[in-house]
Amino acid sequence: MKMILAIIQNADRDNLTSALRKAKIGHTRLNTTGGFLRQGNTTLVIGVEDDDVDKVLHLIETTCQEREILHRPGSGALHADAYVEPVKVLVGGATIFVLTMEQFRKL
Ligand code: 2BA
Repeated sequence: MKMILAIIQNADRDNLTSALRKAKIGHTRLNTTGGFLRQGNTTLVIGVEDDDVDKVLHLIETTCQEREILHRPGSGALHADAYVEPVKVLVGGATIFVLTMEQFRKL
């Protein structure tokens, strides 16, 4: 079995989770925060049989989009007085880790 960790944008969360539900693929949603932008994103924990990995990757690919986000570097209390030009940052579609699971148990 494999564990897929997919970090996606919140805007894509509902489309992806309803596609996973339709495909009867169990998953858990976690509210997470990106380390660079420090904005909310979503991490899905998805446990699947090896044969279903490609199906899940396809669902992610078809529901999660790349987007440009305007980011003001260094924004925060230390820089409150300074105007910093915003920069465009390309985010997503998804950051995906596929891990081999040693065991999968429900007790
Ligand atoms: P964030 O860390 O908030 O990063 C958002 C976007 O900012 C990234 O999009 C990337 O385009 C840019 N970015 C990140 N670090 C950067 C840096 N040091 N310099 C310049 N630009 C930088 P994505 O690559 O699509 O990543 C989306 C989210 O996926 C990330 O949000 C983070 O939550 C997660 N992620 C990305 N790579 C990861 C990794 N190696 N390990 C764990 N999580 C990761």
